[in-house]
Amino acid sequence: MQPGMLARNRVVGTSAGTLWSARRSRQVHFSSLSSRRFMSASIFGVVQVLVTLCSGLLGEVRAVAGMQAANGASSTQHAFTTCFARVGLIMSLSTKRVQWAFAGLAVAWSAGCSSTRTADEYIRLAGTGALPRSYVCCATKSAPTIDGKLDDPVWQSAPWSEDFVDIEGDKRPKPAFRTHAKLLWSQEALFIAAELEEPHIRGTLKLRDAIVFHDPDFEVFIDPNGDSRNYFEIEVNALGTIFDLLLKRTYRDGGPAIHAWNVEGLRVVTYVDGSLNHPADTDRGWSVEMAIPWKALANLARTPCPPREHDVWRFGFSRVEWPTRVIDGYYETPEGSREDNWVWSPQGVIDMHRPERWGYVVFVAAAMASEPPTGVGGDARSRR
Ligand SMILES: [Ca+2]
Ligand SMILES: [Ca+2]
Ligand SMILES: [Ca+2]
Repeated sequence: MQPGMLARNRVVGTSAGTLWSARRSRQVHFSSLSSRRFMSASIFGVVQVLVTLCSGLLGEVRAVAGMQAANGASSTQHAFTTCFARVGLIMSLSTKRVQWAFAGLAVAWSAGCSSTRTADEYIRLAGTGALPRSYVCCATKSAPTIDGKLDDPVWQSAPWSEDFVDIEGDKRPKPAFRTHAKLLWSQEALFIAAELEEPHIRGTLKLRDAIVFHDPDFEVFIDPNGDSRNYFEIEVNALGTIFDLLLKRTYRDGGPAIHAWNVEGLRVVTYVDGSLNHPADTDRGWSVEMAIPWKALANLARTPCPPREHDVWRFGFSRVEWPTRVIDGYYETPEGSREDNWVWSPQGVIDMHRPERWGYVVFVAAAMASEPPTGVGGDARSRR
């Protein structure tokens, strides 16, 4: 029989004398018990350390998600400092009951500390470009004419996004050429427009689902329910060639990326304001106009599709720009050169496949006050 068992058996008595005897026995056997208690307390302490560390780090990860790397350094430092302080506190405690109490407090402390700091950080970072951007997507009664030209009256009522910035944010230079985008939606489709300033418009890829970003391109990323699963990517070059794919998970989570998946009913048209693949002159840029039917996304959206009033989806917009040189009258990308990635909402790292850092698009059912009555949009082209 173990000493501890003997001690517990002796407590099973009703007289004060028996109880006193049992307490004395427990004291007598304390040295034998202490090693077991020490072992269990140590294991318990290790578990608490792991719980505290995980809760602290998860809180910090949540806090810095979507923020830029410059802020990430101070947040990581903060995470380790606070976690180790908590670990030290827990390890210094001796009894299980107190340890349990403080373990609960430590977890609550992690969550509370993170959320408080997050709020502070968000306030401090607001307006610095470090947070994911947001865009209010208004409804439209009249669909724009998908011809690549953005002169439809309905587009005039939709606000432009912020100018695109480098994918890494403020630590990289401002893009050489302006890019911006705008959105509208109806009960049938999502409409996307983009303008890309470009003095040398070029493109070579013509086959659907070619790796379009090997040309300069414009890219749309959509994660309807924001869970970084089952999200969509559409790339288009100046020729209007489409590369659309479904990501079951991010590449870092193993993908796969399904290139054979197509946006059923997708309409994409580009408009070249200048000349295509003609180095002798200087171009102004190109624009993209796109209509994505909701029904093409509905079975993978995991959220109402079309969205409801005030639903929020995650969106990424990106532009790939390659260095260009002219050889024998043709554009080409210098061998070994790296592309620029200019984006609407900075990712902080060179990786668009981090949906948790994309911007937020809020859908509102109200049309813009300046939107013309239904039917006017179709006449816009002829007036140009
Ligand atoms: Ca148009
Ligand atoms: Ca998703
Ligand atoms: Ca495809």
